Amino acid sequence: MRGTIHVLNGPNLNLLGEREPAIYGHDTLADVEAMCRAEADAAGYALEFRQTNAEHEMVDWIQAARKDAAGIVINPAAFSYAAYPVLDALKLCDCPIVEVHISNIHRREAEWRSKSIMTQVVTGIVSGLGVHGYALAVRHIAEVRGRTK
Ligand code: CA2
Repeated sequence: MRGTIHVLNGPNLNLLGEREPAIYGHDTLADVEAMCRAEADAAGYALEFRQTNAEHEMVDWIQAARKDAAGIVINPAAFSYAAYPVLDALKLCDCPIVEVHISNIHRREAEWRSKSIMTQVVTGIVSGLGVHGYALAVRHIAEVRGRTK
């Protein structure tokens, strides 16, 4: 194994697949984890996949990931808009960070959804490609860090 890719999910994403399928699709978070794991396995990386509704827990996970992460994929969900402790924790990481949103946050009915404060500290963003965006983000990290398989 070349290292660990951490996939971190923010509030309410535990309900993925249960509500608003026109926006977020029918896949559950377990399906997303399986997709990410397949990408990580194929490239020779371990995967940590987590979801929390608690901001402090997200901060703790980012701080822990900082020590060994090959990269971080994060869907901050509604933490995107006001969670400065999460932003500060991400700023302390040296590894590549990809921010993922399932929906296109720039195309949503509510303008506030387009104003992610995380954007200023992440390496790049994938938004609007559905849950496939997670797999692309994991693959990107494997590509930039080097593949074993
Ligand atoms: O598009 C995304 O991935 C979002 O990060 C999802 C967040 C939302 O606050 C962002 O604006 C965009 C969370 C959406 C609410 O949670 C749901 C979970 C499952 C199904 C429907 C909504």
